[in-house]
Amino acid sequence: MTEALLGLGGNVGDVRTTLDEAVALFAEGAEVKLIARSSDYRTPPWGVTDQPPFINCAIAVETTLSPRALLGRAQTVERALGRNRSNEQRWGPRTIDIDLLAYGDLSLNEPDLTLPHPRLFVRAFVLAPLAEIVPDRLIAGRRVRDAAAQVDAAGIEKLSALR
Ligand code: A4P
Ligand code: MG
Repeated sequence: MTEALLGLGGNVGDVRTTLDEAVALFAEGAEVKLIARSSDYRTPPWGVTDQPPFINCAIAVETTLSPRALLGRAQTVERALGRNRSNEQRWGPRTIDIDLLAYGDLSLNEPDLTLPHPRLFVRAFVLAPLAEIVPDRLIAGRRVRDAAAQVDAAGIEKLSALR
């Protein structure tokens, strides 16, 4: 079993419900076991700023799947929840986006899969939820809690549980 970390987010539709569905679908079956799920966070749009705020969360799982199979599962869940990449703008609005942030301590640099996620350390919308569930985890030699403290988290709001 390998521990993997994922970041989820979206800003179209009923995102908190979509996130719950995404986590449930992603962790379905024996190959992916959910270890932790962060709170949901309302986050200012990053990259393309002229769009509605996002809701983001992070999960930790244990898995027997390869990194590529895990990415494939993430994309299957995105499609099942209505994401259609063909009519999207880079960093633009979307119902659901699932990024593989880290897979054990694996470092991988391929066109369709880079690990750890290349933009992880510049994104407060990833680091804030991640620091809630794995503050002491080292990624590329950096402690998640320290990385989270070093990005600008202005406007990020932790949301209380839905029920
Ligand atoms: N890919 C390579 N490595 C990875 C990895 N570690 N995890 C490839 C996931 N995918 C990886 O993905 C494009 C390709 O990246 C995939 O086909 C995969 O093979 P994508 O999700 O369609 O790309 P993107 O969305 O255009 O770009 P990127 O950089 O992944 O950005 P995001 O995070 O997906 O951007 N602001 C806030 N506040 N919260 C957000 O969640 N999200 C975005 C979307 C922009 N602004 C945001 C948020
Ligand atoms: Mg993405």
